[in-house]
Amino acid sequence: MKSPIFVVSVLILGCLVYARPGFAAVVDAPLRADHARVAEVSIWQSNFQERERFQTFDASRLSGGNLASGDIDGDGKPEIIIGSGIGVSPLVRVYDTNGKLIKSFLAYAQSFHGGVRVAVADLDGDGKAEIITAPGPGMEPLIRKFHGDGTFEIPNGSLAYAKNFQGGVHIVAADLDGDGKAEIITTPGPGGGPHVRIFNGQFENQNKDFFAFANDMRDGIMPAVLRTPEGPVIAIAIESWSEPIVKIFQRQGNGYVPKNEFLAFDRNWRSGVSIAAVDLNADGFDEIAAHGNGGSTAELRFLDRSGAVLGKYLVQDPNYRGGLSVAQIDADGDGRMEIATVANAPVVSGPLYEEKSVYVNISQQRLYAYEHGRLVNTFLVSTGISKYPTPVVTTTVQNKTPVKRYTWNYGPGNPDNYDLPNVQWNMNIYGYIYIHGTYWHHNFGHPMSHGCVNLRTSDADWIYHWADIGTPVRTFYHPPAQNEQPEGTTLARQ
Ligand SMILES: [Ca+2]
Ligand SMILES: [Ca+2]
Ligand SMILES: [Ca+2]
Ligand SMILES: [Ca+2]
Repeated sequence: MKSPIFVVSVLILGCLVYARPGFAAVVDAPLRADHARVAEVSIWQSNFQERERFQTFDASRLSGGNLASGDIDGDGKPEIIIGSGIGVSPLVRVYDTNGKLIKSFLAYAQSFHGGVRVAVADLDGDGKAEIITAPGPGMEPLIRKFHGDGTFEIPNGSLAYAKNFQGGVHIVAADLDGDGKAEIITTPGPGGGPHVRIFNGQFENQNKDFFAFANDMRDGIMPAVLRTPEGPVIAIAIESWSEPIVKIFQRQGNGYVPKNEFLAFDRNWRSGVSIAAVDLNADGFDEIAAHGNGGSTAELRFLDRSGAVLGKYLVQDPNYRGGLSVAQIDADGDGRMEIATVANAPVVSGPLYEEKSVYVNISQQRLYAYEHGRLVNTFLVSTGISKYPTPVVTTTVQNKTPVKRYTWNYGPGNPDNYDLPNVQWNMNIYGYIYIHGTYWHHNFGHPMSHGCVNLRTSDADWIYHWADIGTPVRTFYHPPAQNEQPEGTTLARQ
């Protein structure tokens, strides 16, 4: 089903920032409407004057998706492979270039809603591409391999990084050594080190791993493999909250060494950068498609391998501030690459410029802690019962007290009176309202308090030592109650 030709104006647009969790399962996090779109795939001609579009996942969900392309059935025509975005079941779907669904299967347990990243390449040299999947944030870094019909090749998959790393994994596959069998390249999302790993099709590490940046960097990195006249090179971009550096690594001896690096966007850009290989001029070698990961307009920018800008295009509506997933595909068989794009929502975008901030979603009974808009921790809380509701406030941490006694006397014999000594990790946020540890109940996830935000003592310990006096705190209902709208924006539930 081809959709009508759509003409888009070519625009040059500006910047800003991004978000993705460092760890923790965050399937129910608040997602701003401007950071999310449906998983509609666009296939653009390389001049961006025409496109075809088709829907993939549930059109009622603003899940976005993750794209790759390859010939999974060996008929010489490429297919489009899309992994689901956040907030929905971890599906992989295979479409032909006209948007006809060929295959749909689950890559991970149905309950995992952190998104599925996909790579497609012929791992075993049989002429049919396999599909390799990696999870988004919220589960162990398990990569899996599927035939085009959705059957597992290695049933248990393999851990690309330490089992306890849950920041999500990025994945790409290409034949790095010219033996006709593709290798798998993985990189960690935020919270992981800049560790590029290289596996063969059997998930055996090839002893060619390298660190793309300083070992203590934790901003997440994203990979692409570019075909060049000197052979394939690995390009690495920083996923979030750092300068928009793209670094190119080439094979040397038995490993990889830096070849060159450049800024894909202005130096003050803090949206992070995703990259994909695109052969723009049909010479058989790849240029770089680059875009932000959330907080900026959907500018898709093309650069050559030295970083010179070749073109800039707006590929979503002007209000969109999420990420993109991009794949090249010769959809019409003329030997020139078309460019497939789909929205790729950041898992969460919180306040972008604040170094740290705390959201308490009263409706969800959940607290979210952000650094530069990137979720770093989240846990269940108990806010005030209906008789003593937690106020909706935009405030800051006023003061911190390690141990505190809470007492209140509503009148003689009043059953609501309380006297709770030795409460640990107390942060005053507003009036008599505190965020604090709780030892007298374990009913987190349900309102229990007289207005304070009750946390497990271990969670209170964490946030007490993480937050500073002056750290912004917002309490709100989601969806907003009556006329209350946090940050003046409409929140869209995932
Ligand atoms: Ca095919
Ligand atoms: Ca194969
Ligand atoms: Ca190979
Ligand atoms: Ca073409």
